[in-house]
Amino acid sequence: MNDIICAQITPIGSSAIAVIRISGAGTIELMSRFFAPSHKLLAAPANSVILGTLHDAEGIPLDEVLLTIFRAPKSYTGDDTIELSCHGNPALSNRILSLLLTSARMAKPGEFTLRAYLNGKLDLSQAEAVNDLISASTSRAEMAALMQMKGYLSKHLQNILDNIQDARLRCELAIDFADQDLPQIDLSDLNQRISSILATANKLYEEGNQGVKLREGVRICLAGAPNAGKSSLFNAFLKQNRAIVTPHPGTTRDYLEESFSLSGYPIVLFDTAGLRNSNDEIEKEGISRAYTLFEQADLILFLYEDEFQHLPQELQNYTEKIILVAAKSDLYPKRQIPQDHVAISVLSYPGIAALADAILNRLHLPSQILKQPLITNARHLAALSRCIKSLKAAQTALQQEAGFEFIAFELITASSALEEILGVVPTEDLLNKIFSNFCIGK
Ligand SMILES: Nc1nc2c(ncn2[C@@H]2O[C@H](COP(=O)(O)OP(=O)(O)O)[C@@H](O)[C@H]2O)c(=O)[nH]1
Ligand SMILES: [Mg+2]
Repeated sequence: MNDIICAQITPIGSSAIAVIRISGAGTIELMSRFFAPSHKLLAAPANSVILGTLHDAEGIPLDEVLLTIFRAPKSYTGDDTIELSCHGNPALSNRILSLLLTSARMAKPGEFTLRAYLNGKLDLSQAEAVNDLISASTSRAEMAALMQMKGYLSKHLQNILDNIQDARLRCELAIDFADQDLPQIDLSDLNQRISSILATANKLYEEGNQGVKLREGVRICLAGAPNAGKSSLFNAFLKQNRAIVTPHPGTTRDYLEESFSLSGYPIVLFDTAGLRNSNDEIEKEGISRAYTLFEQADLILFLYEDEFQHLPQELQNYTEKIILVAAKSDLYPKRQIPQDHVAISVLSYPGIAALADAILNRLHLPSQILKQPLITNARHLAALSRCIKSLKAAQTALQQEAGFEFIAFELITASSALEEILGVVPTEDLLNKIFSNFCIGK
């Protein structure tokens, strides 16, 4: 399985330097056939860098290169690995890759990280965090991915797993004791233990609900009557003239979607068609699309001009995710607004800072990313939810004195759900799904 794989790990195109990674058993011997002085490479200690000439099979020089040598198991993949830095000419790096491909094969997307995982250098949640770190769009998302990659979440999960295991052993002991007519184990102690595990798991889940938004982005929709100032606010958040703004009501018909960072949190913002009764087919379709977006939104900013009247009927069900925004405040200096509304103006005072604060407050986004383990991945959250379900079933079984076999069974199910996050016994399908999202070279 650890045949030699290679790939360029820097972007394709002209650059000062391009880096090609080669990994697998026999990597160093393979490279020594194309590198002079080859004896220096063969004798190179782990984690060293050597300078030399790369030449083809006939000995014709291709480039002057730097090789960084990692020897198994102390490498990213856990196998012998070389990172070859050549000059960043795409034709040249292609020639080098072609040469290597006579004895190695091209790495598949994420294959280096897959090997790191299979070689036990990372667990699955850490491996997933590598990709999250590469694709993170904001500083908070980066921070969360980095902490997960460093094993912060894994350690916390391992702790929960140990506690579940401990409770399960107690159940199994109770089963043995019953067989041997020995005294029963302390039931209230066991109940206490399961409650405490549940509390920890529930906390992780609650925070994970918000944590996932760090990875996937918080969906915020702008809503309101035509001309309320939605597109102007959309542009103000994005700091660019993305949406068309005119004094004519009904300018925005289809919706617009853009991402931006709000204090380091990733936001996906939607500008929608103004809500009104319309006979225009296009406008009606736009309004119906807006309602679909409101349903999926984490937050709806409902803008109104002048005085707030009432929410449209269709928005009445979403009051808990609506922030009421008194727009164009510069035009209404004497306007009195309720305390829970936020006044904005995109042209002058008070700007949109208060609205940004209101959004962050309302979302309860995780701010202590560096201090607490956080779930940011929907796959992990789903597994944790199954774990919690089984823990609750174990607790019910205990309280109803259903028998220790039942409790032990639920605890084993709870453990397996957590182990899915760490990838203890992964399925081929899951690995394919995860690693095919990686780029080639990672
Ligand atoms: N004075 C003032 N005018 C605004 C403000 N926001 C939007 N407008 C104007 O209101 C009109 C409608 O704005 P627009 O963003 O297209 O509204 P939408 O229909 O809700 O998307 C345009 O003429 C904007 O220039 C504001 O904060 N202050
Ligand atoms: Mg508009």
